[in-house]
Amino acid sequence: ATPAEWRSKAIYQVLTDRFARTDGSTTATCDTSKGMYCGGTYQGIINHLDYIQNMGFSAIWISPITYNIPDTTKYGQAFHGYWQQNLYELNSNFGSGSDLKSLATALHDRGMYLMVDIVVNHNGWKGDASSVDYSDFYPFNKQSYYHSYCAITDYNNQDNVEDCWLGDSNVELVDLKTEDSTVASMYNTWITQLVSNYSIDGLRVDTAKHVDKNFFPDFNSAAGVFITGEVYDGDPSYTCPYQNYMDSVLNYPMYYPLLSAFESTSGSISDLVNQLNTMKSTCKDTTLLGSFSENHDLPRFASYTQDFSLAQNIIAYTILSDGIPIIYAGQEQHYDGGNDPYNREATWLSGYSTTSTLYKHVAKLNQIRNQAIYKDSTYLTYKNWVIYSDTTTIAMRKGYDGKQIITILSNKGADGASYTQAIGTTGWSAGTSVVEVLSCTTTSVDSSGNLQVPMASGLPRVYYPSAQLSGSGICGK
Ligand code: ABC
Ligand code: CA
Repeated sequence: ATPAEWRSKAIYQVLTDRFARTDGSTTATCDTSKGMYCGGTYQGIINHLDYIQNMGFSAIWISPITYNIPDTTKYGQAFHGYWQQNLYELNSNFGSGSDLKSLATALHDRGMYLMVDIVVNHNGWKGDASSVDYSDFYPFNKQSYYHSYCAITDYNNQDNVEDCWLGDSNVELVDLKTEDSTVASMYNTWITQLVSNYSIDGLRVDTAKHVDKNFFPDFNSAAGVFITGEVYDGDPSYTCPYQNYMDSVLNYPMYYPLLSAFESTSGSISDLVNQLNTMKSTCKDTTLLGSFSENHDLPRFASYTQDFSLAQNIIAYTILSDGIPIIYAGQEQHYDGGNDPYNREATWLSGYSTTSTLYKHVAKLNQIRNQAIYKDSTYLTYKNWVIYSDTTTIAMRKGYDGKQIITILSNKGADGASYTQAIGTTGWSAGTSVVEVLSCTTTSVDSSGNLQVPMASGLPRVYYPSAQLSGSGICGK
């Protein structure tokens, strides 16, 4: 699928090993601290697609699918899939090739997309650099395909970041010479086949900042589908330029001020506003970036604060700002694991509750976004902008006249007092009937053209015109 097709999607990120087991167990133990395989499979995902689709998602992102280090290391097993060794063989812990094809088919039957995580920067090796047996890898089975050993020591030196190795002497991430034309063309051949064999709709490229930028344009063409790169860096001037070499990157620059704004009741809303504006002026197209507030490398939001109102605000921003929203499995169940490996809890242990506060919240937000897209697909390319902000509140508009969503967020938290916030620049004229879709309250823009927003308990508010809701099922319309 193309970038334009992906723009309208909402992605649910699963670690394949941790989402669902073939046996459907909701009690099988999974001790995150051990870093071992817990038994999640492609068939397990297939069996729980209703859970994902009923939350409003239209795509899933799964772990890397290729053959990994088979042994147990100091950091446990390769349950996450990032320690690839053979690009032409699958990781059988997740199921067979036919299971993976069945997953693609099951998704496509529902109009959903499959995004697969891939690794091009390195192969995984258990042991130190001097112990690597290159003939164990495939197809990159000779030392000449790789950079000679040096550890990454200086993130301010891009040559060091690209040419030296991630990992350590327990598990080395043996670094490929992606700038070498033979290596690059072997990768291009591989990705063309992989995408076609498994009917893949899009790719998330791991460790993109560790690969030379010039590798990507041809690779993106060879893939023939949308690519979003993991450029793990909070600086827009570092991260945005990658979008000139591949379709999209994950929005790490927005993540940090977003977390800071909502992780406590004293976070900075103005830093959030500033970064939103900086991203629009620095990145080629913010509407294609992957928008997230959790992932498998970061401490869960609830590890910073247990406040449900703050959690609802950060999710509302993630889904209703520019870009392709990504929710990491478990965020909807308010999981609170800290750093890797504790943030990789098994989703099945939640019992896949569809009545939990955040499950219903995510469902509602995806539903209103999907409705806005359905009513006017240019909603997606309209750039979200800040129409009001103060030290604890931010209001944003996305969408053209008559079909805009107005989102009001606050970091006052669940103990926050009630107050009425007047918002004047909604684009709606006096008397327009609008619905606050999270509480299903209908109201009219007042005679001076202000939207009077009743804030309470630090909850987010999301408004959409009543006239655009009929037939949607949203709030009984
Ligand atoms: C294992 C153990 C860990 C142990 C570690 C040494 O080894 O599990 O307990 O601590 C996979 C596995 C991991 C595993 C690693 C290494 O492999 O999932 O469990 O850790 O064996 C991607 C994936 C990630 C994956 C890999 C490797 C890469 O999403 O899951 O890990 O294939 C760097 C990379 C990034 C990578 C990330 C984990 O590490 O660039 O691609 N993610 C700075 C750097 C970043 C760096 C980040 C974290 O630190 O700039 O490049 O990411 O180390 C902001 C700045 C940022 C800064 C942050 C911290 O602060 O703007 O630049 O990021 O303000
Ligand atoms: Ca590299």
